[in-house]
Amino acid sequence: MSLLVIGVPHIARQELRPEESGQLLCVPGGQPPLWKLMDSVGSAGLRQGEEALSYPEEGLPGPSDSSELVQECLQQFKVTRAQLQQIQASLLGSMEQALRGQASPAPAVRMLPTYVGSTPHGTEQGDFMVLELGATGASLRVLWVTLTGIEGHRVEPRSQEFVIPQEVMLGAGQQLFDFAAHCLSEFLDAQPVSKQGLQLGFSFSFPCHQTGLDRSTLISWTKGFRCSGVEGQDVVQLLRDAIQRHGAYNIDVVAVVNDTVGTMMGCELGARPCEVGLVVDTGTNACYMEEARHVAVLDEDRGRVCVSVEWGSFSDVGALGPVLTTFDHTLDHESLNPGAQRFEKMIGGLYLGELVRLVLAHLAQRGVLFGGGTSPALLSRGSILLEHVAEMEDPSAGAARVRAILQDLGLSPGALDVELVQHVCAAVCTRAAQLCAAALAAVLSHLQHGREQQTLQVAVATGGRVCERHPRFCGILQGTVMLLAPECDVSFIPSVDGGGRGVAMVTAVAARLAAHRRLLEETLAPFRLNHDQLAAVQAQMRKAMVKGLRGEASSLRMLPTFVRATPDGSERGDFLALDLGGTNFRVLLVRVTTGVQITSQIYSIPESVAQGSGQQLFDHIVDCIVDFQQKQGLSGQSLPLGFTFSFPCRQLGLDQGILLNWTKGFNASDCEGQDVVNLLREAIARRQAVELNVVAIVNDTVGTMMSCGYEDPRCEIGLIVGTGTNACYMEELRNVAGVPGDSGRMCINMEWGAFGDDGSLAMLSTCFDASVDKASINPGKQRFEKMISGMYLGEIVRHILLHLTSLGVLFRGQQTQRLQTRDIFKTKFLSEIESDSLALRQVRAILEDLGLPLTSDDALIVLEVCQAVSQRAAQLCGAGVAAVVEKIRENRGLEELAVSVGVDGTLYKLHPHFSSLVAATVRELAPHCVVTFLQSEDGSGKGAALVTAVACRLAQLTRV
Ligand code: 0WK
Ligand code: BGC
Ligand code: BGC
Repeated sequence: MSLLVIGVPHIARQELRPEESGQLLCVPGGQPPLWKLMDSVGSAGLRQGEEALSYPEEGLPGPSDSSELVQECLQQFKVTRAQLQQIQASLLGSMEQALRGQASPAPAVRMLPTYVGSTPHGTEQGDFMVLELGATGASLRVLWVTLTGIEGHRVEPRSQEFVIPQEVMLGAGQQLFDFAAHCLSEFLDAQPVSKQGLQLGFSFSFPCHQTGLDRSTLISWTKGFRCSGVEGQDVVQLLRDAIQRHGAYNIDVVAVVNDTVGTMMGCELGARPCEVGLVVDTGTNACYMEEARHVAVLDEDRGRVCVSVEWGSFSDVGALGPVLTTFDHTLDHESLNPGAQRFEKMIGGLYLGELVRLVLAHLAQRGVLFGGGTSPALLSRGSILLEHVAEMEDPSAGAARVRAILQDLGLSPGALDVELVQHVCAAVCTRAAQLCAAALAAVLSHLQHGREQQTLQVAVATGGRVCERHPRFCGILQGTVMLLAPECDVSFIPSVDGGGRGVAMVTAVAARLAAHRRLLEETLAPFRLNHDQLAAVQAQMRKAMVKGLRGEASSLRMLPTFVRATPDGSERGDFLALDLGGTNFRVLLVRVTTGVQITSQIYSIPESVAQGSGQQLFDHIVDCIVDFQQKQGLSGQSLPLGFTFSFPCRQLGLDQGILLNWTKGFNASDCEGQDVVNLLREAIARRQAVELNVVAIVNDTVGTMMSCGYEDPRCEIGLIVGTGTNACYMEELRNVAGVPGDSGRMCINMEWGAFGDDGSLAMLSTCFDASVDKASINPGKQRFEKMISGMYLGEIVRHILLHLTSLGVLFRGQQTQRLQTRDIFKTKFLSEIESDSLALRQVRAILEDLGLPLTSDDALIVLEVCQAVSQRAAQLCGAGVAAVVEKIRENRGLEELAVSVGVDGTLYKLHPHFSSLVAATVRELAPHCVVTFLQSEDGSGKGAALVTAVACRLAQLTRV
């Protein structure tokens, strides 16, 4: 039976849409008393088959002007199912837009990630303080929460509420936080609790950009707050500063959470944790556990993260426009933040009373209510509170309370007035509950779609005084959600203590993570070298260089290489070159004309050969040469050969090099102390029918310098950062003891890998370096190399990861067999893991391939460990280069030096940040030198061939 339509030409807010004309609903006459009806109908405001969502109009004035006026007023608060569905759909659209990080058009809701990545494990335990600010309007609450970590064993929190003076809520931010700090200490003064190691969780119920569990920047105030100097600030820091200023107690603020998160985390539902937190108190908002991969701002593809929807700011005109009433516009216009939080202002407890007041004042001023009488209280903003509305709607005491409350407002209500006032309250609150339901339904539909579930089973934790105290709010909310999200099986769990426990849970997790962070910082601190430490290394190296050049005891051998000049471009001919000592052994044919053509082949040196007998090693080398000659059709040709031999050799001439000691995993017997050119020649001799003319032996640093010097004559330094590390440079002959002559220059092979073998680097060496050195085949040797080069960085990282696992910081403290395995963590992993283009998920993939059971926090920690180790390596390398360029500058008495460095080595070339960190350190430590780093394209084999070419040219000259 469709009800009568009362002539409604002047219905204020909206033109009646065709489908609605004549369908406005009223409940047929002869029904039970008002509040009875309210419950059965109000709860969902709907009866089967009826479209408009409304509530009964019994007790409304008969068909007269006044009743039309009342109709018109209350009509405005009626929301149709279609309108709710449109709000649901529009909010859902805004949510997905914001999750995708789409900035324009600006999404109507913010969808703020909260750094809470899991619902409580229940294992959290300890005593925690909680400070709640903003959830309940003009009051803050301090709680002392004890988490037992035992399922179902609850200790009742102790709490105290403090009223915040209006001038504090609208004053300077510092005043507000000082007030909070004062309340904290007043609370603690009264509590018989130990005051040591106090850890606090800060429940801050305003929209914030969180950048960590304890870092959160206020976007904008809402509700009754508008303190200056806080928006855009980190509210945790403001609280810490205030606690410090107050100075009474040392309280560590370890986490900040939104009240919806506290509500969700605090709910206990046994088997299935709540995954949605809903708060309707002075304001309204919800949070839920979102799939991390759906949150664009987080480069995370696994696990879930709690997102605060901040639906209070939902303001899609298309969806909200039709349900906004003139009273809403008035309320917004007179609010502290006009135009903002429009959705919240239709639902939040701070506004419900005001909406009722505006309607009552409107009806009174039109003579429909209180006989047209008003009162100063009725006309003053904020005189009707949420509590009033909830009481006036209370089915049991409603009417009596209405009378009492209206009398307190200086009004004298008639019987009809009382009923009409209850109608107004019901209209306002029913709409609030329905709108809140539409928003919640949007969240639930999104969850259901996101989890591709036919039916979503989910528990929603509810909190806030509107939910707790309003007699019908939750009933209507639940009924409407069932209507709008029928495919969701929702259980509503009232929060037991307003989320205090939930905040303590998050605080417990944050405290654990903070403790882990401290342990991580302590572990990595020795790897974070400051300017003075690097300058000390530079100075140490400079001193060792001078001593080494003088032939005095020094960890730097400063070996003369008999290379006196870099190529001048007149070199010509075909040359064979060998390149031994790096990752690969290469045999090269180098044709030098106006340019250089290179044909090369990589051969492997099995560990058994590298650590076998010297004869076996050099026979293997000759086998490779013969194989190369055959393949290149060079068999039987005796081309001049340059031998890049990347190990410390004392050279007695260009073609004489006594191996001082093996490095980098080589350990062939009967070689140390031998002239390796001889060893090669003997191997050639052992191999019948092979003729090779070994002209020069060069270190890979020299080969690299020469190779780059061919393109850039200013290249007077060679640097290798690969399996091993080392450098050479052009030194003034006058400074080189043991080599006759004072004029001109000679290239010096520094063998800086051994720097610090005399203990001069002990102040920088860590226990992890000691473990790597101890496990190496040359303990005590090559200490500088073992802090820098590719053969060792992976092992340093592995030892640190083992240490952090033993502290419980990583992998939940579970040591894995794989991580105990030597060399399992390759140095190339550092380059991959630190690559900017690699998202955290790829970092996790690398580590999972290693069989490491990790969480996303673990992946972040491993990334930080890699960064610390590679950064130290690059800085130490930079300090070494700074020592060399400063030496050259002073050698030449120059104010400014411009010099180039030829560089090679897998670590330097492949690591995403190594080269730039080296360059930055050199700029910092050698500001008077302009240093250009040239990455060698053809390796040092070309350099060896050029050295050979120069030697042949010089030999030619002496022969003519
Ligand atoms: C390529 C050079 C070679 C040098 C190597 C060092 O041609 O002489 O030994 O770089 O880098 P690694 O291969 O050890 O990473
Ligand atoms: C705030 C939210 C908060 C909600 C409930 C809103 O005004 O923006 O952050 O969760 O009120 O307290
Ligand atoms: C060797 C050097 C070599 C460096 C780079 C070190 O282990 O001692 O001679 O230059 O590695 O390959």
